[in-house]
Amino acid sequence: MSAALDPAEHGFGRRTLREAPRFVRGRGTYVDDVQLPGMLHLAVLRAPVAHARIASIDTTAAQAHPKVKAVVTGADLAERGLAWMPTLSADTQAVLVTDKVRFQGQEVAFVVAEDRYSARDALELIEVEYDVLPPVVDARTALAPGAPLVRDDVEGRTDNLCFEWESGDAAATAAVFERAEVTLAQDMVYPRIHPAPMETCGAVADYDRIDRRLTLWSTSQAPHAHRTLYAVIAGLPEHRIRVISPDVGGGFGNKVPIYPGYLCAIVGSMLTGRPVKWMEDRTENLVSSTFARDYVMRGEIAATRDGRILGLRSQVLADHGAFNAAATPTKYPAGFFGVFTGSYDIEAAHCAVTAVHTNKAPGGVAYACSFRIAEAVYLVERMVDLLARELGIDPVELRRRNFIRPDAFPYTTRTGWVYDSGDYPAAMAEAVRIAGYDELRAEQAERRARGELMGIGVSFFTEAVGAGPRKDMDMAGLGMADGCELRVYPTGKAVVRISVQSQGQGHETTFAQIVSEELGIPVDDVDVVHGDTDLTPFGLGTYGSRSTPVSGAAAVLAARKVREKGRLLASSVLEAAVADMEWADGAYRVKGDPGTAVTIAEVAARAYGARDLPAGPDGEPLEGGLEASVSYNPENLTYPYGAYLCVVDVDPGTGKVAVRRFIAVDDCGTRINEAVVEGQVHRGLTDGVGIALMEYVGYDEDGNCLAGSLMDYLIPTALEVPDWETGATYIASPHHPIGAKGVGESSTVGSPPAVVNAVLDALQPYGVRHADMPLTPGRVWEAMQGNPTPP
Ligand code: MCN
Ligand code: CUN
Repeated sequence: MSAALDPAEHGFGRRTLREAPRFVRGRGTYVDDVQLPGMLHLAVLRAPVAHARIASIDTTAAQAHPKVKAVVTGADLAERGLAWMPTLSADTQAVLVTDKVRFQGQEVAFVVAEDRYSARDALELIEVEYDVLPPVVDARTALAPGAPLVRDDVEGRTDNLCFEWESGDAAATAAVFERAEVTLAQDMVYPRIHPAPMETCGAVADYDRIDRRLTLWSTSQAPHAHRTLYAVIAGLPEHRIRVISPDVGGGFGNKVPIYPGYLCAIVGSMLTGRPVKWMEDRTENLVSSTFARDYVMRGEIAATRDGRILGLRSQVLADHGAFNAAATPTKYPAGFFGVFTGSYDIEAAHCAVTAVHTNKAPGGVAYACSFRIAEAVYLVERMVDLLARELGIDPVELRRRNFIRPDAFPYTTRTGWVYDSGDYPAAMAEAVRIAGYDELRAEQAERRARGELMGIGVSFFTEAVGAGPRKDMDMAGLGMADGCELRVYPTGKAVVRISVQSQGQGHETTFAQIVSEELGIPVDDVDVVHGDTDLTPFGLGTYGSRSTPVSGAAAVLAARKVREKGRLLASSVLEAAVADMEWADGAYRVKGDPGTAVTIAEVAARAYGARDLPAGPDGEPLEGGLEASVSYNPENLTYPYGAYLCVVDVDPGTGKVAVRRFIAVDDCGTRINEAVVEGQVHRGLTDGVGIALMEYVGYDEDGNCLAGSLMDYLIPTALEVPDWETGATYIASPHHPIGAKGVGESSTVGSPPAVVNAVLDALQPYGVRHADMPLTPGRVWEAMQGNPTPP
């Protein structure tokens, strides 16, 4: 019998990251590191134009290339019924073009060759004749009469409407706007951006023709869901498909969808009988894999003169590109945009989203935000700032007056979301304290008097993460539950198998910490297995910051099941009555006798040992072993939130924005690992500065993508971001078993409006009301000249 463990060695006390040595030393294993005997290489021929019929394809010369093993066109796939595949949003997407090209960079054909270079060389030998058609590039013209029809593959389609969706109460909102003392409206764009993970997408497919067994290494955020879809698309038996996502070099939503390239690799392996590798290059990733945002929004806000917000209304035009390949729960075609009422207690709200098809890359995923919450938060936080300015009320103060009160949780919003818990004023107060807000305002006044442009931006966000309750949420028909299997071995070491898949979030550390905390086992004695469908229980994967809220909860409950069985075993070790056994400080103890302690290791020894086992609740002897599995169906989402303050300096001569300070106070309930949470927050704040100031996927009028390299698609580096100043509050989620809320995307969601609000605050002397992201020097300068450029 042993004493409790040092808290720094188990549970949530730890701040170190187990996977750090592997990654820092370059010892990660990514898809492109997978080398198999006899492996071939696949390259994809992509359309150079945005909209065109294919008049002819001649592959003769490519076939004749001495190192080429296969050349496959859309017509070849059509013969096998594989030319089209379902998307995660109930649309169908071409795997390879059969009829016409619908966006620049679309997959037209592929080559499988002995090496990567030959495969690429052979692409140039394929001759394609394109009959170019006029494209639809701007969502604002997509529904105009006579606009070119993007989706003539869908029977009965006569226009480019993708879907229409609304939420809230239009009549009640109209009534509130009628009687409000102040109403404001603003058009704004959340531009098309790209997740741009460091590792591009790719796969190695290995099809065994004899056993009809497919092993696919792929850059997937959702290996189990992908496996099921491959079974459906390719008609392969699901139990003979193994999807392995090894180390993934960043996902950010980019790796949730199934891409044509994955299927091409599978077909390539089936045709050649050899393993086939496909890896995108940077341009392919930026131009043809899924984008994010691309919302043209109109926001309206209604309030009283003394700053009480009464209503919010919004109208959105969403560009979904050529195919609706958004990864979003089925019932929510516009994602969770319905949370656009933000963190405020208001009387009425209504939003309407119209989504259209254009001749642009398909999507869009929710890059580092839980399904369109980034757009929703940006809208409301810009509107609240505009209102503050109109009423002459300080933006922190205006937010305070309208926050959902701490005693109002659980709080049902006007669009039906049940926020689980929070203390918004406390988070705001902490951000104000760290920032020294009053001094900053005083400094700003002084600087303004000298003609300097200093801005202070505020934003407050509520995220909705952890999708989601089965009754409301599924993807492609699969309920959004996630699983965990936990095995405690005879020596007391444990292995936890989870259905979510880390792309750098530190799951190998934090899931071990969860089990360690629950079972009193040292963190190092718990191993975490993930990213392999053969080795892990079913679940929908990592996105929407759902790992902690869903699979994390499953891990807690699995550990508690083990603990419950262990209680019976512990009582037999101590020869005490089961009713007298309690769990305290990492061990079983006899009530009233804290000196006695039985650890999980001792219980495990008993569970696997030679003696007969004691009787269970049903009077029969317990089964041997110490294992548990759980599939967790969350009862609600978790609602993390945060208060952000940003300080910028704008160069009046050039319009260049420098982010001087950024204060971020996040509340994600119980924190499993403070260092991991801080890392997640830092990462998302960097995203936010990039989105606000430089990231943008643009197109010219012919539909040519103008963001084909990282020289054109700018992402922030350490030079563009300040030393982050972070803070925390800790209001537990009432329905999560350890009170944890997801945090992986919070700061990407919360930071862009803080940066934009700061820049517009700096530009007040110029009377600039609004300017759209990205606030590049050129755009800021033009806004200062009274000439904001439309994006
Ligand atoms: N965590 C914690 N305490 C909490 C909440 C989370 O210690 N209260 C820890 C978790 O245990 C986990 C990490 O923080 O190790 C993130 O947890 P969570 O918020 O549950 O998010 P997920 O693990 O589901 O990660 C997904 C999220 C998403 S959707 C995007 S996009 C994103 C993000 O994570 N992509 C990332 N962070 C990323 N970080 C890296 N390095 N790479 C990506 O691709
Ligand atoms: Cu929202 S991007 Mo993350 O869900 O993979």
